[in-house]
Amino acid sequence: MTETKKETKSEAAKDRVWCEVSRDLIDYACDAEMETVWERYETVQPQCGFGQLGLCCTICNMGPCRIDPFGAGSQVGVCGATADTFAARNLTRKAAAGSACHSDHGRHMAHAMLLMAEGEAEAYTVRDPRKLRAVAREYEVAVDGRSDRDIARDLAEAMLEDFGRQHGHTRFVDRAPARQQEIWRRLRTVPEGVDMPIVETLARTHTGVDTDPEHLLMGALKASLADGWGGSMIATEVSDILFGLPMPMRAKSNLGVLREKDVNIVLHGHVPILSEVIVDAAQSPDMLELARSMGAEGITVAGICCTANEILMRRGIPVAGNFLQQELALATGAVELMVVDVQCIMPSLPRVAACFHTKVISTDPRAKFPGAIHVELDERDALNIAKRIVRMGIENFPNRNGREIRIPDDETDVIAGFTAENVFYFLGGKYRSTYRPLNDAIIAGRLRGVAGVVGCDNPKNASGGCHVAMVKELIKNDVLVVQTGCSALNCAKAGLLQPEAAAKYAGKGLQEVCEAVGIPPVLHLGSCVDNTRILIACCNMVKEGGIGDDISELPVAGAAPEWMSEKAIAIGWYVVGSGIFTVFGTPLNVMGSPNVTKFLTEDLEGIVGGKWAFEPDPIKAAHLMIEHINKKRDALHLRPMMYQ
Ligand code: MSK
Repeated sequence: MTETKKETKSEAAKDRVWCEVSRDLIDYACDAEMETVWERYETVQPQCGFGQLGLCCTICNMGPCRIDPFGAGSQVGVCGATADTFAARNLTRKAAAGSACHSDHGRHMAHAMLLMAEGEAEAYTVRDPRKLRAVAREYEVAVDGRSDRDIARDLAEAMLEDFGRQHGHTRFVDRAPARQQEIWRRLRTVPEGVDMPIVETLARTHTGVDTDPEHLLMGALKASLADGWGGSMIATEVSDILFGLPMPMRAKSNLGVLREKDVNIVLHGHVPILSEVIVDAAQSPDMLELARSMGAEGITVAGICCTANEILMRRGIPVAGNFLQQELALATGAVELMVVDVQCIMPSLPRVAACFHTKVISTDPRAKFPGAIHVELDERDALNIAKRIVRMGIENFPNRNGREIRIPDDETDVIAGFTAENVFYFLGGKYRSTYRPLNDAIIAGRLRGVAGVVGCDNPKNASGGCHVAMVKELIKNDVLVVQTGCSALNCAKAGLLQPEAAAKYAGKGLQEVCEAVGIPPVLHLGSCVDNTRILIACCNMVKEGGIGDDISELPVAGAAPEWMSEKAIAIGWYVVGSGIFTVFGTPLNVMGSPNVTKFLTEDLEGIVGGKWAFEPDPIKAAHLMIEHINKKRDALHLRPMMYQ
C-alpha cells in the first residue's frame, strides 16, 4: 500500500476515535497494514439501507424480500407481509436473541453454583454468605441452620427451574413495583420462565405466524423482561454469591496498564467463571516463579469488555480496554495471551494476533473462533485449566524475540464496585443504610435525577466519545450517572469515574452530594448483566418514597448512545418496559415503518410507562433525558433546582 493511502486510511479511522491512546495505536496498525474495526467499517460502506430501515426479510425461502422505502417498488413481501410486519418481526427476533445470549450467561452461573454446592468444583466457594441467604429467602429456600453449600444447592436448582418454568413467573419479577407487575399482567408479558418467552417469541416470528406489528412487539417485550428480571438478574446475583459483592475500590484503566517486562494476559468476554480462577492462578507463587524463570518480572492480568468489568468490580484488576480496543491491545505487541469466552469477541482477533507472537485462547464450549486455540473450561477442573492457560502465556513470553513493544503511557484512575446494596451505605451515610438521602437530595433540588448510561462503543458513532460527551453534559446538569459495560470503561478512561471529576465537571448540587459522601459523580455498577443493579436501585428509590409510586414516575432516564449488539436491544426493551425513557444513539432498524417507529417512540409510554427516543448527537440526547427528568419532577411537584 502506498504511503498516502496508508495515511488516508489512518486519518479516516482516527476521525472516528476520541481516545488518544487508541488513535496512536491505530496509526501504528495502519502503518503495519494490520486490520482494525475502523478500517473494516470503511470497507463495508455503503451499508445496506434496507437492513438499516428494517425493510429486508430473510425469514422464508420465498425471499429474501425487500420493501421500497420510497413507495415506488413493492410494498409487501412475497407472502404479503407489510413494512410494519417486517420491521416489528426483525426487531422482535433480535430482542429474543439478545435475551437468549444474556440469559445463557445466567444459566452458566447457576450451573457453576450447583457444581460448587455438590462438591464437584473445588475452585469455587460461597464468598458472600449473606447475599446467598438473602436471595435464597426470595426463592423460599430454607436457610436456618443449614450450611452454605446446602443452601446454594437448593438455590441453584430453584434458579435452574426458573429457566424452564412453564407456569407462573420468574421469581425476580416479584422485585418489581406492584404497578409495573400489573401492567405486565394486563399485557400478558409476564415471563413465565426465562427460556419459554424466548422460544415462544422465536415461534411467533416464524413465517406465517404472528404478523400484527404491535402484538409482535409485545413478544419482544416479554422475551426481554425474561432477561432483565430473569436471566441477567440471576447472573448478577450468582456472581455476587460466588465471587463476592463488589465494594468500591480504586484501580487503573486503559492500555497503559500492560507492563513491558511482565507476561501480559488479557481476559476478554463476559462470564466470570474462568476469569476469576485465572486471576487466582496468575497470582500463585508457582506461576510467578515460572514467569521469572522465563525472564519476565511478573504476570499482569488485565481485562477487556465486560470480563474487565467483572474482575475490576470485585478484584480491582486493571482494565486494558473497552470493546473497540480489543484489536489495539494486540497491537501493543506486549500481549502473550488473549483469553476469550463469549460475547463481543471480534472474529478478527486470531488474524490480528498472527501479526505478533500473541495466542488467542477460546475457553467456552459454546464458542470457537477459527485460528484460536481451544482450551475448554470444565468447572470440575477449573484451577488446573486456568494454570494450564497461564503457563501457555508464560511460555509464550520468550517468543517476543526482542520485537518492538508499544504500550502507551496512559493509565487512568477509576473507582468501581458500586452496587444497588452498597450505594445504600454511601448515599445513606455510614449509619443510615437507606436511600432516603438520595431521594431527599432529588426532592430538595440538589440532584435533578439519575441517569443510566450504558452499552457498547461503535465505530458508527464516535467510538466511545458519545458516552463521554453525554455523561459530562448530564453531570454538569446535576444528574447523577450510573454506568455499566463499555460505556463505563470509556468514561473511566476520560477520568469521570473518580471523585475528583465532581469538582471538574459536575453541577454545584451534584458536587455537594459527591463531596459530602466521597463518591464520583459517575458510579460504575458493573458489566452488562449488571444493568439489573440499576433496575433494583430504581425499585429501592420507589420503595423509599417521595419521588413516585412506580419506576415510570421517577425522575430517571436511560441511554445507550453507541449500542451495537442484540443484547443492547433486549436491555433497551426491559428498561423501557420497566417504565424508563431510554435514548439510543442510532435508531433501531425500524425506521422504514413509520407505524412501528411511532409505536416505540410515542405510544409505548401510555402502555408501559417508558418509551424509546433515537438521537445520535450525545449533547442533544442528554438534553432529551434532562427534559424528561424535568417533566417527571414537575409531575411530582418537586422543588425547583437549587442551583439553576
Ligand atoms: S461488553 S455488549 S460491547 S457493552 Fe458487555 Fe461492551 Fe456492549 Fe459487549
